[in-house]
Formats: sequence, C-alpha cells, structure tokens
Amino acid sequence: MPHDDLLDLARSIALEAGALAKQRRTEGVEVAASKSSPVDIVTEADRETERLIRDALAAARPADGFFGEESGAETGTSGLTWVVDPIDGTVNFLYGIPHYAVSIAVVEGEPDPLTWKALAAAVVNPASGELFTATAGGGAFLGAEPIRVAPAVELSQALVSTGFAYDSGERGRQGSVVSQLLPLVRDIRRMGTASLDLCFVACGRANAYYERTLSPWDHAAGALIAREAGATVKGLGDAAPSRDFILAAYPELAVRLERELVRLGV
Ligand code: LIP
Repeated sequence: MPHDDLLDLARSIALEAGALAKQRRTEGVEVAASKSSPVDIVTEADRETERLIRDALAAARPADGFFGEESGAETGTSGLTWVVDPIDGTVNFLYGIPHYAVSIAVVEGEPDPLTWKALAAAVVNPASGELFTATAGGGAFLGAEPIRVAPAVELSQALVSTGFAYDSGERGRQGSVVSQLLPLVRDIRRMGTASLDLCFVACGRANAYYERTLSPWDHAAGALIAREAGATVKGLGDAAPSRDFILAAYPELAVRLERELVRLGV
C-alpha cells in the first residue's frame, strides 16, 4: 500500500520511544518544568523521548521537517513533516496512570493542521502495548487487526470522550458545556490522552470524542487513524480539526453531536 515505508518508520520509532518512556516511568518520574500554566508540565522523559524520535527520523529521512511538542519545529525540503507528541497524556504519565501514548504522524504540505494531509500515523500506549496505525487510503489497525468505528447510535446512547485545557478559565467554561451535555448522552469519559481518545473512537471503545485547545501534535496521528476507521473527524462547521475544535464520531452522530455542542456554547 502507498506510504507503507513511512508507516514502517513511524511504527518502529514509536515502539522504541514507547519502550524508553515505559522504562523511565518504572524508574520514577518528576516534573522538569511547567509551560503554559502551573498544571501544564513537562518531564525529562518527555524531552528524552522526543530526542530519540527526532534523531531517529533525522537519520532515516534527513530532508523531512519536524514539528514536536518539546523541541519545536524545523522545516525540511522534502515536503513532508513529522508531527510528534513524545508522551501524550503527560499528566497520566506523571501520576503512573497506564494511559499515555507516543504519537507520531507524517504529513504532506505545510505543518498546519488546517491544511496538511496526513499520510501515515502510529500511536502506541507503552503501558498496554497497544499499537494503533493507519495510512491514508490504507485503513486503520490495532496491531494487525483492522478497526472500524462503532455503528451509529442515538445521542442519548453515545459514550462521549472529551478533555479540558490547561488554562483554568477555559476549563471552567468547558466544564459548563460538559455538565449540560452529560444528561443528554450515555456517559462522558475524560481519559487524559487525546491521541488515544481518537484511537478509541476508531476501534469502537467510544462513540465520539471532542475537545478544544489541543495542540497539533496531540491529534495529528489519532485523527488519521480515526478517519481511516470510518469516523468523521472535523472542526467546527467546514473547518479542519485544529486548536479551535476537534470532533470525531460515526458520521451521522458527528452531525448531531456538533449541533448539540454548538447549542450548548462549546
Ligand atoms: C493532553 C491531551 C489531552 C488534553 C490535555 C493535554 P499532553 O496533551 O492529550 O486530551 O485534555 O489537556 O493537552 O499535554 O499530555 O501532551
């Protein structure tokens, strides 16, 4: 299939980086610094894992660009950029909650989620050993098994995942929206790792996921995996997913959920 070479590289590096993150978790994790707010933290393992990924990609594909959470962006000359969250779900990782991921995607075009075309993606949860992958037009997989979104359900029967910003003011506003959504759906899940939230929609472990204020590296890989599994993955209206908003769900449910969220003031 097209892009299998890119997928093989993403997969192998994600597994190697995941093994490093898991090792560092067993050795003990401490906060190295805070970023946008006192609760937006980075650990030394985040930085070390991104260095491993960045060095491996530079060795294998030196002409490609890089766009990572911890070490920033570097433009390449190949037209391809690797979008990397070395440890997505950093707070889960810090607390020893076994639900965090290495997320690696390669995109074509400018490294802008509003315009890029994702070509290949790998998301690995080192704690569970689960590896989600996809290529554009090649389908989505959990390990070697093809995955598909859950069939359409009524909004009242939908298990909906979401997440919250690191900014306390924005969290208050997001809490108001989710408290109004809660009685309208089956239930809410807040798992703490956007890339896995998107992969869970892809394999039917949740009916829908939405969030605001994500960074590009949080959703670059998971969005391709969910889309290749049959989900609608979108922003508000006709927009592509971005920091402003992302929603992933079975197509008919995506329409109903977005309409309700807009009514609730998302
Ligand atoms: C996290 C996302 C999560 C969101 C958190 C945070 P990080 O990314 O995966 O969905 O709710 O606020 O943004 O910071 O762990 O890479």
